[in-house]
Parts: sequence; structure tokens; C-alpha cells
Amino acid sequence: MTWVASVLTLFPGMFPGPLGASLAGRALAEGRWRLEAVDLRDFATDRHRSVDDTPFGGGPGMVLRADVADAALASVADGRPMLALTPRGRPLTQARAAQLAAGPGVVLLCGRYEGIDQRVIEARGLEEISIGDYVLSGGELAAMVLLDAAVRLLPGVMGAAESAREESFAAGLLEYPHYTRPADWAGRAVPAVLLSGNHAAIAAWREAEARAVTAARRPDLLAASPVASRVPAP
Ligand code: 9WO
Repeated sequence: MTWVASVLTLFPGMFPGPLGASLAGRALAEGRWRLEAVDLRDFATDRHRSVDDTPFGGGPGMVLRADVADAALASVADGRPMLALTPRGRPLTQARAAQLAAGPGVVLLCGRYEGIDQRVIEARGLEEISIGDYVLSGGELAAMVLLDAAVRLLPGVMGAAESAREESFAAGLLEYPHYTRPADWAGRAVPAVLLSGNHAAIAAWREAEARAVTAARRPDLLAASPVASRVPAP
């Protein structure tokens, strides 16, 4: 069964966009997943095809209408999880991306204007997801980020090398630094241990580097990591 993403948006022309290139694009061309962009405007009912209206209680801007969003959601609902991309949502995590990749696909509602009428979020039990603490012009770019994170985890999409790196990130540490040729560049040498051929020493060095960068930049990750308290190799 193909993994299917239905994206409900006022800008269907934004898709597949970057998801048509590289890893996700190749997987799309190979039929490992399917992407359907649904135009919210097709579900407007008045003769002006309006999808938004002014907020009750006053305030700036416009709000995506509940009835329009609901009709669009009804047109694709088939048991897949339904999510809305908003800055109010729970932060997207690697674990949630993996859960979504393990299921039948997703329905993603992308808001524009100032926001989405809260009643359709509640009535449809939409899971609100954020990709970070900043405001975008709409949910579409956030939907693409979520899809990229999930699709690369589908069977046959990632190569073996990428899968192995995936596991180390899932273990909760940031990555160790990478180096390639030339061994000396602009007066900067590659750390000598990486040229030693001593695989145990290299593994220990990489783990120490990963711990150090995680401690410096993301102490929150380090506290939650299952490997954080493991004693490093001597
Ligand atoms: C915007 C907003 C700003 C402050 C507090 C709450 C807020 N909610 C929204 C919102 O739902 N916006 C809708 C989608 C409509 C306007 C543009 N949208 C949007 C989504 N902007 N930024 C996002 C987003 C989504 C996921 N992760 C980060 C940002």
C-alpha cells in the first residue's frame, strides 16, 4: 500500500516544490509515496468562492473558515492522521515523523491569513504540529518539512549509510563533525585520529565529540538521551 499525503492548501501550486527533488522526489517518482495537493478554494460555497472571514471579537486580518476547511477534510478523510501546521502546535520530533512514516500517510491542513477557525480543529480532532518557534506566511513550508522528515523514513527511500546516521541521531545526540579530502586545507589539518586507522579510537573520539557538541548547544537533548549517562570507552 502506497503512503499517501493529502495537503489542503490555498496554494496547491507550491507542491511538490522541493519535495520533487532529491531523495523525496526520487521516491515520489518511484511510487513509494503519493502527494495530492487539494485546493481549499474548491470547497467554498458562495459565488465569490471565499475561504476566509473577519475574526469574531475583532482584531487584524482574516481567519480560514471552519465550513470550508471541514468540507476539504471530509473529501480526503479515510482514517489517516489529520494534522494542522501551526506555531501553536506540539513541536515536530523525529519520533513523531517515524510514527507517521509507519502509518498509511497523512492529511495536512495548511492555514493562511491569521489562523484557522478553532472549531474545525476541535471537530476533526486535528493534531496541531509546529516545526519551530517562528511565524511563517502559511503552513505550506512547514508541511513540506514534515513530509520530508517522514518520507525519507519510508522503506527503500534512504540508503544504508544514511540509515545508520539516522540511528545515531535518534539516540539523542547531535552529530560528530565530518571531514574529507584534502587532509590539509587552508592551513587546517584533519584531526589526526581520523587518519590513524584505529577504528576503536575513531569511534571513541566521535562519541566524545558528539557528547561535547550536544552538551554545548542542546543540553535539553543530552538530558533526555539514553546514551547520555553511558560511560564512554577509554
Ligand atoms: C499564527 C500565529 C501567530 C502567533 C500565535 C499563534 C499563531 N497561529 C498562527 C497560525 O495558525 N497561522 C496560520 C498558518 C495562518 C497564518 C500562517 N500560518 C503559519 C503556520 N505561520 N506559521 C506557521 C507555522 C507552522 C508550523 N511551524 C511553524 C510555523
